[in-house]
Amino acid sequence: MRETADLSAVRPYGDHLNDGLVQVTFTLPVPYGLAARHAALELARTMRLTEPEVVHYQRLCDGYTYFVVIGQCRQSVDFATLREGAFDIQYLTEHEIDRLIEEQIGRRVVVIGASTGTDTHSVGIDAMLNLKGLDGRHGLEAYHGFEVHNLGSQVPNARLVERAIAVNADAILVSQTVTQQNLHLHNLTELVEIAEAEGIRDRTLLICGGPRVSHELAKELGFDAGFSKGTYPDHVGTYIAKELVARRAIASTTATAG
Ligand code: B12
Repeated sequence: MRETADLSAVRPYGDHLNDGLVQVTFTLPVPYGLAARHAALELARTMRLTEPEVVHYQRLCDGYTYFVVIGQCRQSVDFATLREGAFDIQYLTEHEIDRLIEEQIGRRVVVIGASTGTDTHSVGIDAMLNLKGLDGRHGLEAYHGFEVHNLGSQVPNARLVERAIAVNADAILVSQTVTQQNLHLHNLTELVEIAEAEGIRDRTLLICGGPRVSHELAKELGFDAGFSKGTYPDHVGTYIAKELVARRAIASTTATAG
């Protein structure tokens, strides 16, 4: 019978439950040789890995060596507590999202997106919105339930908000990739300010994404949600559909009570 994990003290799984086995890869700026191997093991110990082993190392070029090291991590995390109150969504499939929108909202959900400010990276927002999507999973444009407007990259925040008002968007999706000089923080903050000044903040979902965006950062900046690496269109599609349905339920309860 398969052992069950203690969710209050979760450790990495390698060969068996709780063995704590992890693999780390890194490059040291030292010449390939036994001294380099010794340095890698020492470094693994300073990372608090017990019984580290160099399972692979090779010369990259003069003065640089690449390592693959395995070792045991004795630390654990309390998944049971962390899970409470965390941003966790039960993802739906494309078909389920469309059905939820059709049955609970009864019209197409309008989403508008862009990579804003001076940021030219468009691959992330295109992956979410364009028909072809990501890794064989359609972008929201392919869903029956969404009407999608993708403005592309280097779009000024003011223009994005202006277009959002024009198409009566339910959700604004922003992508930020460049984080040098905290450009993303500046851009994202500006977008929230403009949405507030234009009076659409309360009725529009504000969602941001990018490799260095987290849900926690997004909330801090005044967004409703944030998505990072590993996001698929159906993830954000699920969030939008479920959140709009939840807000409609709250609005109708308030109206009935009033
Ligand atoms: C392709 C690329 C470019 C292309 C972009 C082409 C295009 N049309 O997008 C070009 C060549 C134009 C380019 C230019 C530059 N780039 Co560039 N680029 C990259 C590269 C190689 C890949 C980025 C990418 O497409 N990833 C794939 C997508 C799918 O991943 P993603 O964006 O993370 O998106 C996922 C999630 O983050 C999330 N997501 C993203 N957005 C959103 C939005 C929403 C709403 C949601 C829900 C989810 C979501 O979902 C996506 C799918 O899972 C990266 C390095 C790398 N390997 O990552 C550098 C990189 C991003 N670039 C970088 C830089 C510095 C630049 C330049 C400034 C370089 C220069 N000095 O000119 C310029 C940008 C100029 C500008 N004004 O913006 C740096 C950024 C460093 C930083 N943190 O600030 C990187 C990390 C390279 C590096 N290591 O230095 N770049």
